[in-house]
Amino acid sequence: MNDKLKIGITCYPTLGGSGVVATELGKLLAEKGHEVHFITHSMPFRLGKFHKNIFYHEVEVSEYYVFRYPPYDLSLASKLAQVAKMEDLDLLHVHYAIPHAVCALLAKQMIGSKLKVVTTLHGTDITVLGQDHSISDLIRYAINESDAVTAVSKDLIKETRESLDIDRDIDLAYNFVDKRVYYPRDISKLRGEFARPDEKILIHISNFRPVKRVQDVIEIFAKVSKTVRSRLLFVGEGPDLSKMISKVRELGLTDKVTFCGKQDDVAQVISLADVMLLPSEKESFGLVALEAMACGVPTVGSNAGGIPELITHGETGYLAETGDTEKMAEHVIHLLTDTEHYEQVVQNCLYRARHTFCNDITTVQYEEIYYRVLGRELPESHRIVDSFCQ
Ligand code: GMT
Repeated sequence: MNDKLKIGITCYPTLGGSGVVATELGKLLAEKGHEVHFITHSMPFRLGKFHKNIFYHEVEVSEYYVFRYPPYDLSLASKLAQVAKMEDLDLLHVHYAIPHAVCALLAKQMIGSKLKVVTTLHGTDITVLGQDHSISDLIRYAINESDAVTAVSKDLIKETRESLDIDRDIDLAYNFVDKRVYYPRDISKLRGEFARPDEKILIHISNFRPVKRVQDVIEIFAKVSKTVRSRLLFVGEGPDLSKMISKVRELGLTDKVTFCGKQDDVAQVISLADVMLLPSEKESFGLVALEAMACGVPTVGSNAGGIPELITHGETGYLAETGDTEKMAEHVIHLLTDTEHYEQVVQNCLYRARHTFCNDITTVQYEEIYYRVLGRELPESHRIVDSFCQ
């Protein structure tokens, strides 16, 4: 029997950590010989160049004039069914419960085959949408009917169980980074563009949504910059951008803050920094903090959601209560002024990212889940992971 699988992947392809995780996972599965079909409304932004074993099927939405709202969900369900049938897919792995899991379940019913549905919960599908009573029953249905459900932290599993009254099995599959991409980059030529040699660099990368508390980032930086000569880089775009610009101006920090917009080579940008700030209100995992960890940049942030599962306070970064910008600033100052301790934290970060959250381990975890739902054994040859990760 051919031990390679045919896997359909659906995600939000143009933004967010869930799209990054889904795309990177697809690339890794394809490298291991599985056939991967991305079924999305646009080309996933992290897909990049042509990859062997990867196919892209675009979901086109009907704009017929009777529709007040173009029915993306129905188009997606139809496309999932069509591709699953045409390509004889073994399973659909959908990232984010709404609408992807619901569409996959509809596709499964439409083709009436043995197609399996694996749903990965990423965070706001539970912590924000799961609280919306107009759709919480639908999310519960999608979770209960999927053949397997994974979540990106223990905290998200707990939150899913408590807030949606779910008692089915949920597999834990943490976010991961590809160690061939995320490592401390040589930034000797670039750093001078952003800071003077005696200045430290703080960085925040996000979609600037209220949940990220970007105002806290500015407050932390305002306090730090009184003690440590430093600069702040913002990478990303989002609804709070104009408020951020006003606050930076109000606090007289304009000369010290750079808004870099969206950036593709995240590992390169992160490597410029000395500390990552992540003071979020909610964060099921905090992929950006893991990306920073893998580049040897410690994070100071809130102890919200799954962040403490990634960052061990005092060892690989520092955490404080959400909103406690005073404490977070103290932690940043401590890190930036104690060189020996900082170097130890950097080494701890590199070790933890490579040994606990590395691509090889996570790919096997997801493969185990796929073979399990298909009632098959994971082939021995697929268990082999890079010795560095073990
Ligand atoms: O952080 C965001 O707002 C984007 C969001 C997404 O759905 O793409 O990220 C979520 O999924 C990431 C990947 O699993 C997690 O690392 C983020 O912590 C999570 N964001 C939140 O829970 C707010």
